[in-house]
Amino acid sequence: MISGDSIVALSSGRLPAGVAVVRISGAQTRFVVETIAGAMVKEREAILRKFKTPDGTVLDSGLVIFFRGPASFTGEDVAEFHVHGGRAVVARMLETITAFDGVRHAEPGEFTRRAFLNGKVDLVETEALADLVNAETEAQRRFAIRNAEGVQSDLYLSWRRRLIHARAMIEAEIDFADEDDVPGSVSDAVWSDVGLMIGEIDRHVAGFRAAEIIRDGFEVVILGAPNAGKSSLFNTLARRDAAIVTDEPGTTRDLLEVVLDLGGLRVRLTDTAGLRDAPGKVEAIGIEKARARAHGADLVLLLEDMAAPMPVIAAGDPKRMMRVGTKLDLLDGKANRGGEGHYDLAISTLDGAGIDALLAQISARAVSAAGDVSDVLPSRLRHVELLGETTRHLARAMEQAAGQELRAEELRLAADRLGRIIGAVDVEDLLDVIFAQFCIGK
Ligand SMILES: Nc1nc2c(ncn2[C@@H]2O[C@H](COP(=O)(O)OP(=O)(O)OP(=O)(O)O)[C@@H](O)[C@H]2O)c(=O)[nH]1
Ligand SMILES: [Mg+2]
Repeated sequence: MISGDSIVALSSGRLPAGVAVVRISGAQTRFVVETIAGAMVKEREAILRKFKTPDGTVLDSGLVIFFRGPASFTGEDVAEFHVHGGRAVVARMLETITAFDGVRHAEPGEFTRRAFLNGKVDLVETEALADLVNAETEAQRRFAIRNAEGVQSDLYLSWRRRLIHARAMIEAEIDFADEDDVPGSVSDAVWSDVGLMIGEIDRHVAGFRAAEIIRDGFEVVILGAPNAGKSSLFNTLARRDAAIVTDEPGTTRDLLEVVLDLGGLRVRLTDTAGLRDAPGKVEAIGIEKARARAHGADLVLLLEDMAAPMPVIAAGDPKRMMRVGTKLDLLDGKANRGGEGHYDLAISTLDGAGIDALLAQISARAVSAAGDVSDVLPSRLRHVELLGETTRHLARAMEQAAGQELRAEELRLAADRLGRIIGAVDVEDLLDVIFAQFCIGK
C-alpha cells in the first residue's frame, strides 16, 4: 500500500459544510500547490489564493497551507487546501488533484500510516488518534488525547528501558562471572526491580475493564416480567419512542439498544423481552437473548410492576443489580409494596417520578466503574495480550533455577513484547489491522 505515490483525500467531515479541507501528502505536493494555487506559497502560513485546474479553469478560492517535510503530520511534504464545503467543489478538487501523475486517492488511515512509518507517532499513539477521531463523549476524548500525546507509550517505554538495563546488568554478570568486579548485590537489585515491575504491569492490566467502559460504554440491561414497564423506561431514558409500548404482555421480542451520554460517559442501554415461562417460539428466543445480554452487563435494572408484582428469577451478581419498582403513580405514593427495602428505587414513567434519581444512580455506577479518566490504562485488547506475555516472560526470568543465560533471554523476550506494543519491534503483520480503524483522510 505504501509507495512513492502522493495521496490526497477530503480530511474534514460530511458535506455540505462551510469549509472542507482537502489534504495531500507526498513528493508531488509542491508541484500540485504550484499548479493549483498559481505559485508556491510560504511554509506554514495560511495564504488566500484562487485555485485553478492546470488548464486555467477556476475551481474555487480559499486558503492553502504548505508544510515542508519532515516537519509535517506525515513527515512528508503536506498541503491543505481549505475550500468551500460543497459536494461539487470537493469532487472537482479531488478529481483535479488525482489527475496529476503520481497522485492518487488515499486509503483509510494512510496519512497516519505514513506518520507511523516516518517515526512521527508510535502505534499506541496511532490507536489513540483513532480513538480521538471517534470520541463521542468527554471521557472518551480526555482518555484519547492523553494517550495520543504519549502518556501510555511513555509508560511502556520506561518499562522497556528498565528491562534493557536489567538484561545488560545480568549479561555483564555472566561475562565477568570469574572476575569479582560485578558484585552479587547488583543482580539482587536487578531481580527485585523485575519483581516490582511484574506487580506494576499486573495493576496496569487490571485497569483494562475501566478503559473498555470509557471507550465502548457502560452496559446497562433492563430486565423484568412482561408488562413491567421496561420499554416505557427505555423510551423515557432514550428521550424518544425507540421501543413499542402496549398493554399486551410480550410486546418486546428482540434486544433494542440506545447509547446515552451520562455525565460525559458513554452508557449503552438495552431493552429486552419480558421474562416468563412457556412463551411462544419467538418470545423464547428473545428471553434467551435477554438473559445472555444481562449476564455480561455492568448493571442490570430488574424492573417489577409494583401494582401487579410478578417476581422473576434473574441470576447474577447482586452488586450489579438494581431492583426498580415501576408504575409508582398507580400506588397513590405508597411505594415498596413488596415490603420495606424490596426495591432500591421506585419510578413512574407516567409522571417522571424517580427518573432523575435512577439516572443519577446509573451515572454514579458508571463513573465508579470507569475509574479516574486520567489513569494510564491499556486501551486495546492487543496491549493486554502483549503485557500478559511480558509478565509471563518476566515470571520465567525470575525462576532462579533457570540459569543466568536463560533468565537473560527471558528478559530480552519480555522487552521485545513491550516493544511490539508501541511498534518499536517488527509489527508489519499488525499494521493493516490497526490502520483499517481509520476513516479516509486521516
Ligand atoms: N400507570 C403507568 N403505566 C405504565 C408505566 N410504565 C408503563 N406503563 C404501562 O404498562 C404497560 C406495559 O408497558 P411496557 O413498557 O410495554 O412494558 P414492557 O415491560 O416493555 O413489556 P413487554 O415488552 O411485554 O415485556 C403499557 O400499557 C404502559 O403504558 C407507569 O409508570 N405508570
Ligand atoms: Mg417491552
